[in-house]
Amino acid sequence: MDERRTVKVSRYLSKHLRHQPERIGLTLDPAGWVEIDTLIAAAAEHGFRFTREELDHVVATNDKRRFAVEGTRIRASQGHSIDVDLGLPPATPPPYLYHGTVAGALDSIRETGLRPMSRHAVHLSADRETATRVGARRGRPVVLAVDAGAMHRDGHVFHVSANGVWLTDGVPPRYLRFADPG
Ligand code: HQG
Repeated sequence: MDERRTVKVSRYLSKHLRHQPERIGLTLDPAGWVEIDTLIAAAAEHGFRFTREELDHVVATNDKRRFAVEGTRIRASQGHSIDVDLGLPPATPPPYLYHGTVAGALDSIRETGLRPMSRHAVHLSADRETATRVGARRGRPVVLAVDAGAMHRDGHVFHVSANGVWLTDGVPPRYLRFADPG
């Protein structure tokens, strides 16, 4: 399976497992799972054919391990815009987490903090390198540090997805460090 095909199938899975399952007549369960056979059949019916082997290859080789397979089912590990309850247990974050964004968003972020925008939760990274890559999707990256330790002490709830992305409902401005906390 070549790289272009892998990316194409991966994008297709992201779109329908995170954002628009109804576009191909799929219904995800409340935790975001769907039967793999049902997904493959629905995709084929809507003009996009891929095999179980191709799906397994995408799941196994995906750069961010975006998808989880459990038995006969698959789901996206994070990144949903549709309402799902991933059922992840609350987790204790490390003292600092990081968020990659771009300069154009900073005024608004200073005012309202980090918000989930179109996604289900704010996505935070455990390391600066990952946050830099996330920010770079939109332009020259700016990395903010989040005082996750203080948020946690103050009662904010964190979850960590199966692929290591930290999720929380929102980050109020007082927990954001616009300069390196060291
Ligand atoms: C920004 C990708 C203005 C935020 C990545 C970001 C990640 C605000 C954008 C995952 C704001 C939302 C998530 C505020 C946040 N005012 N802008 N108050 N609060 N923003 O894509 O975190 O490839 O929904 O900084 O690698 O960039 O899809 O979130 O620029 O892990 O698997 O609003 O998506 O993973 O953008 O990325 P996104 P994100 P995948």
